[in-house]
Formats: sequence, structure tokens, C-alpha cells
Amino acid sequence: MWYPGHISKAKRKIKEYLKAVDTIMIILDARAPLATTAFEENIFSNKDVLFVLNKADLSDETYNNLWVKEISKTNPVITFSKKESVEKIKKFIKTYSKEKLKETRILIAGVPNVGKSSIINKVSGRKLAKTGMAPGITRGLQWINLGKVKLLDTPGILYSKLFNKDVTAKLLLIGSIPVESVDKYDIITRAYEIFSNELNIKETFEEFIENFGKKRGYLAKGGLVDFERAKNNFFKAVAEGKFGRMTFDKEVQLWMQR
Ligand SMILES: Nc1nc2c(ncn2[C@@H]2O[C@H](COP(=O)(O)OP(=O)(O)OP(=O)(O)O)[C@@H](O)[C@H]2O)c(=O)[nH]1
Ligand SMILES: [Mg+2]
Repeated sequence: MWYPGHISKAKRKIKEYLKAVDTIMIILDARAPLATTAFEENIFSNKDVLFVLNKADLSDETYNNLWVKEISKTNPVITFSKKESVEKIKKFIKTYSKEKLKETRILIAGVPNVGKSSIINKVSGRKLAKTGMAPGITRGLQWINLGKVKLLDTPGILYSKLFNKDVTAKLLLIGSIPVESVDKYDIITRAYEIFSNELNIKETFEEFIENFGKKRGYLAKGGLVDFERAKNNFFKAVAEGKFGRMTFDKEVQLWMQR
């Protein structure tokens, strides 16, 4: 399974920096709020933790509301997306900043590709942090100084081993793990099953990818569909929301049991 060296290094660094931060802001993907807690949350157990359900433009609106209602029973939470006004997240940060402190230091954490660096850029109004479509863009920790508030951008983290097939499949569907790294076919087919249930698609995975590849013109020698390329681009298209808004984690009551 995909677990690049920078992730274990990032976990060590995050632990080192914990003493220097006041609050943790965990960025979840609104399409899979449970799957995107697939890292050692207990690292943050004695800190104030805020949650942001990001990429809320790609998830089902009804579930956005249900998730906010459930998570707010344990922690402050908002939905957010890069399409929304930055004032929403600035206000959230301000509300939960420790007013008595001269400055508030907030560590931004989450699994790869949930939009941590994008949020930091949006709040700062500048392109200070590197962002990108593939997971694993941020490699080191970086303070972004916003005057009274300092945000610490961190690389996406994950459990070193993802044992749960559904969690791994959902992380694939939202682009938190690179499709090229998923060599287990049962994860791929489970991810397709979750996706096809959402859209009520009856084709088998092979049929669907075949047609997807034809439509996109992903042809190999001899005019046959380049299955590998079509499969990889299909998962990237799902992660980018090209098939419409959908929420993959629907069991909000599991939040308390995680
Ligand atoms: N649709 C949508 N896309 C977003 C949103 N926020 C970020 N993205 C996209 O998601 C991708 C990942 O964003 P990053 O900000 O690099 O994510 P990250 O969490 O810093 O990723 P790592 O550093 O790799 O862990 C980029 O292509 C962003 O443009 C959002 O609210 N909605
Ligand atoms: Mg980043």
C-alpha cells in the first residue's frame, strides 16, 4: 500500500510541533468524513480540535447538514469549499482562537489531498503553500504567518497500514491515495461498487471502464481501449467530482464510535 517516507517523517514532526500549537484544525473531506479520519487521531487528544468538512461543493448537501449536526456534538465544525467566501473560515478560526493569547498557532492536519494547503492559501489571500491535484504535494511543515494567527501547513498523513477495505476504497474515490498505487483489485472493484451504487449504474467494472475509455479516446495499439489508462483517469475524474456531487460516508452515527 502507498505509504511514502515523507508521511512517517511528517508524523514525527507533527508530534514535535504539538507543544508549540494551541489548536488543531483537522480537514476532512465532506464526501467521506469517516474515511478521512484514517490516521492516529490520538496524537491530538489533549488539544482543542476543530473540524472542517472541506470540498463540500462535491458532496451531497443533505449529508453535509447531517454530518455537521453529528460532529458538532463533539467538536466545533463547519463545511467549507474553495468556492465559498473566505470570511466563513476566518470567522470560524477567530471564534475558536484563544482571545487571551497574543497569537494563536493552529496546526492544519488531515489525510492527503483534502485541501489543507488550499485553505491556508485562501485564508492568507496569497499562494504561499503549494497545492496540487495529486495526493502528497506538501512534503514539509510550513508556518504561514497571518499576524495574530499562525497556521502550520502539514503533509497529509495516513495510518501506515489501511486494513479496512471500505475505508481504502473511499480514500481512492476521493483521491487521497493515488490510483496508480492501488494494486489490490478488490479495493478497485469495491470502490467501483460504491460509486456505481450511488449512480445506479448496472454495468460491470470492465464494461464501464471500456465505455469510459472509448468515450475519452484512450486507445492503445490496434484500437483497443487502454484499460489501465482509462481506469486511472476514471478514478481521477470521480475524485474531482466530474460525475456529480456524492457522499460516500453516510452512516453519521458511526462518528461517535470511531
Ligand atoms: N472541488 C474542490 N476542490 C478542492 C477544494 N479544495 C481543494 N481542492 C483541490 O484539491 C486538490 C488538493 O488540494 P491541496 O490544497 O493541495 O490539498 P492538501 O490537503 O494540501 O494535499 P497534500 O499536501 O497532498 O496532503 C487541488 O487540486 C485543489 O484544487 C474544494 O473545496 N473543492
Ligand atoms: Mg498540502
